[in-house]
Amino acid sequence: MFGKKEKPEKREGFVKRLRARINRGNSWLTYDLANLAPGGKIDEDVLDELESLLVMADVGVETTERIIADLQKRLARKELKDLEALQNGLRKSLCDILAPVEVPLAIRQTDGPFVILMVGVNGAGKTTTIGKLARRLKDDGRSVMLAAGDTFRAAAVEQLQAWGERNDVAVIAQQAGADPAAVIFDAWDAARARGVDVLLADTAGRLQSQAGLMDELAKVKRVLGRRDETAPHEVMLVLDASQGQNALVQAEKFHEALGLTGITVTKLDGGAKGGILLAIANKLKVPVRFIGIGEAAEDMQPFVATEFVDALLASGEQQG
Ligand SMILES: Nc1nc2c(ncn2[C@@H]2O[C@H](COP(=O)(O)OP(=O)(O)OP(=O)(O)O)[C@@H](O)[C@H]2O)c(=O)[nH]1
Ligand SMILES: [Mg+2]
Repeated sequence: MFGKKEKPEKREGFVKRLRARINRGNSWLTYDLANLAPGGKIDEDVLDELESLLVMADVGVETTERIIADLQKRLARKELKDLEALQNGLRKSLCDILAPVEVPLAIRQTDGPFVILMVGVNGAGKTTTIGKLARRLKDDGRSVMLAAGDTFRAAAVEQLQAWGERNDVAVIAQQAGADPAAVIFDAWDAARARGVDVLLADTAGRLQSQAGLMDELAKVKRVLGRRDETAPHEVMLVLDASQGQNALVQAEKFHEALGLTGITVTKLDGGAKGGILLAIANKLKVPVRFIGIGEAAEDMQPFVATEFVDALLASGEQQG
């Protein structure tokens, strides 16, 4: 598992940046809640307003209803006496939803390399996530190889090679237009021959609605299975948080087609309000492995539910 040996200062820096970047100066949740209940009195009207806030923050209608129903019970039990109590109740409700998907990626001992297949729509951050992950794994003392399975976009191989060079990691590539399954299959052989611990396989971006391209990914999975029936060991979907509810639709379709084992959510530093993680956790229940808040390698870290909820709820003053 990674992150264990991580220096606490490093993690602290990430949490600070997460708070600052996800809120862009002031938490939409805390700020708006304070304005909704200026007198501090919490009633059904305040919860109604909170419901709209959550839906607008990409939490989705179903997941929002779950949160509001939970708060209504607390209200009925007279637990929501003031704004602070509401915030605490909300915090607990959000943590209940997110805690089950806080399952870190564990690299198991496998017969051949541990294979991570990276999938997602165009521009979600697959190649960048591979680069950041390669760096983490190397820092953790693992040997890593990259497979340039995006044979569609000419610049994709170069982009991967640049990450490979920066981190001193071998990249297995073929000519443009080659069959991605063949590239990844050959890379598996190379990784096996060199005794590499982890093989990270890039793929071209595709829309969940492009049936032919989704089949291509299923083929990559099948072909890998011929060498090692337990591979790929991780099918990781990379999701751009700024795509809002569309990211949930993507996740559902990719999960149906491939059986996802992990999700990385990128670009939480953009305009995204972060509610998409709640929707994913509540509806899909697929582990959220990492979250990304920027382009640098240290801007991607393992997902920790309580840290994330604290960042959502942090007020301006707390961000320092
Ligand atoms: N701000 C920000 N940018 C990110 C993050 N993750 C990735 N990016 C940027 O998003 C852009 C697209 O990233 P790629 O890794 O090329 O995305 P991809 O999914 O491989 O794209 P295709 O190969 O075209 O499908 C790059 O400019 C990345 O630097 C993040 O967490 N925050
Ligand atoms: Mg790419």
